[in-house]
Amino acid sequence: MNYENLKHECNNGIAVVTFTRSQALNALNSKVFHEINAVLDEYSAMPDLKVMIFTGEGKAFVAGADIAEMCDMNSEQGEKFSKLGQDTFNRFEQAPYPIIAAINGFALGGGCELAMACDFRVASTFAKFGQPEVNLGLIPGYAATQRLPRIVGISNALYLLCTADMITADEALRMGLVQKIVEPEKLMEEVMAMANRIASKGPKAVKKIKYVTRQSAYVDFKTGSELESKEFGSLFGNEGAEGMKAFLEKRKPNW
Ligand code: CO8
Repeated sequence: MNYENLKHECNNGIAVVTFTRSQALNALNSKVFHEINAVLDEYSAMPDLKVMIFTGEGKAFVAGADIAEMCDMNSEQGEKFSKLGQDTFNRFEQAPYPIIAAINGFALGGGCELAMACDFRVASTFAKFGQPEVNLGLIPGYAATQRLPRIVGISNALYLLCTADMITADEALRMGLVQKIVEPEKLMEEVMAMANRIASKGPKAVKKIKYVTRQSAYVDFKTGSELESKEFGSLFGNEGAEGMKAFLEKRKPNW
């Protein structure tokens, strides 16, 4: 498929998806959502994909939902556009590989929501974060009201959502919204190194870690712990056996 608003490439099981609509600060319109879904479809046919990375071209990661497209919507269309974003970002959580947001610049509104749907976030020192919906008389529509408090706690979430304050990468790190900050010119190098480290681990174990850990948002502790035991057990006799044997034999595992 020909993409107008993003480009992607995959090397050694690591896919990099770059938003290229920099003239509109990579704002998310219906076409961009269609293309994100298409790229996820393409990679769903590639079972040995190890890691996906999202990043943006220009000064923005993603500056939010496209205000020009939303401006004339009625309630029904607004709700539908919200659902489109939520369904798309839910696919990030469900994907059987870790997804890293490499945040090069503005991650605002829907852009911050996109980053939060990724499994973790690495930011350039240039990055800025915020949920400016209240400036527009709106609330978030791509699940910031649900993901942000789970990531940064309810008071930090309400502070960001109610004030629309834009915060720096340093502040985002302090709140736990990002896991690491790096100099802009080192961003992709650092994220690729991280992706390669993940790609070198037991592939089944990485997939199961994402699946079981993601379930913690939806199931109670007991159910989650039972799921953990079941998935833990499923690695014995195969990948786990090789990993443990390799450790004892002082060699690299042959996954
Ligand atoms: N939508 C559409 N166009 C945008 C957006 C956006 N979110 N952000 C920037 N642009 C466009 C600008 O209009 C401008 O276009 P043009 O050159 O044609 O005038 C171009 O990108 C460059 O932007 P600026 O000139 O404004 O660049 P600055 O460096 O001066 O400012 C900012 C950068 C501070 C990021 C500024 O562009 C800004 O405030 N953008 C809007 C940020 C925002 O409010 N985002 C939240 C949007 S709402 C949202 O995401 C809700 C999600 C849930 C939706 C639910 C569905 C109903």
